[in-house]
Amino acid sequence: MAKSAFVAIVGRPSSGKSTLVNALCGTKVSIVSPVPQTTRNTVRGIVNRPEGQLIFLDTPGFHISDKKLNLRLKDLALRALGDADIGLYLIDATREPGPEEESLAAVLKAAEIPFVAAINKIDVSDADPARARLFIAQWLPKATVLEISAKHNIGLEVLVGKALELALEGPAWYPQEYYTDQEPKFRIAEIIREKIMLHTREELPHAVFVDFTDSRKLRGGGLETSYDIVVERESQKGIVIGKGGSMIKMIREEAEADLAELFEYRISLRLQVRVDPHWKHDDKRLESLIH
Ligand SMILES: Nc1nc2c(ncn2[C@@H]2O[C@H](COP(=O)(O)OP(=O)(O)OP(=O)(O)O)[C@@H](O)[C@H]2O)c(=O)[nH]1
Ligand SMILES: [Mg+2]
Repeated sequence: MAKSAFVAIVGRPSSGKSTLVNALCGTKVSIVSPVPQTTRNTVRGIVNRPEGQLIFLDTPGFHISDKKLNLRLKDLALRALGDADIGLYLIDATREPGPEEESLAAVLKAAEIPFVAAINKIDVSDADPARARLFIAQWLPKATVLEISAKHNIGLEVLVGKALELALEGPAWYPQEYYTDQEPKFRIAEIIREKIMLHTREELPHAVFVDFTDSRKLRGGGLETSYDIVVERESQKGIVIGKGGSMIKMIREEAEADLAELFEYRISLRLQVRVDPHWKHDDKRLESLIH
């Protein structure tokens, strides 16, 4: 009988969790940017092998903070770990382990599931995998340790093999052709948000959410769909729009180019910017955004 397992990927913000899921699935499942706390939801990436099916759960970066949004993000990572059969702890070889790594290690130790520790970004010249190994030996002495580069596809088949080894016999939860279970509406909003995160700096990425408003099928196939880019302040609205609308145009064009790769039908976007100073304090809103 074949195997199956849910594998929760946890790690500090920017350790490369989403890059890893995309590399494992061979396509963009989860958005990636250099800005910490890019991922705000548990995103599933599905990998099929002759031995069985692995469902990777990409989670928000584990960040210690008392802010409402951060607490929700952290809770999501913990819940994914609670729902998973296997934990995959991703540790960034280019950064010194700090208090966040220590509290993550404690969480993993307490979770009653097998886990693997993967040291990522070994392709970077100043990466220090030995430092990461030392940390793991001290905090999680029983962990299996692997060295990988999610970005350059190094060590990923060994990682998949190890996860399949730990997986138990079980049914495939998704058809073979699935690589994610996300709704198109959510994926489109995420891709728009990725472009905003890539092109705007400072506090802006964390002030933004992308809200679906409308869509209609076009004659001759294709979809026209509208989203609001919601920011917290009027000044941020100006940044997103850019000089003469240049920024929002770039965001739209780059998002449409990605969508053309991911969807079989043409998607054209209509983007508007809206100001809502309170969205991060609105429990209902956060509930619908972060799940
Ligand atoms: N050089 C190198 N860069 C990597 C690697 N993996 C990820 N990155 C980069 O690290 C940054 C963060 O990657 P993400 O995949 O968004 O990290 P994440 O852990 O999902 O981050 P959050 O969603 O914020 O928690 C991006 O700029 C990636 O290109 C790697 O193996 N090597
Ligand atoms: Mg991510």
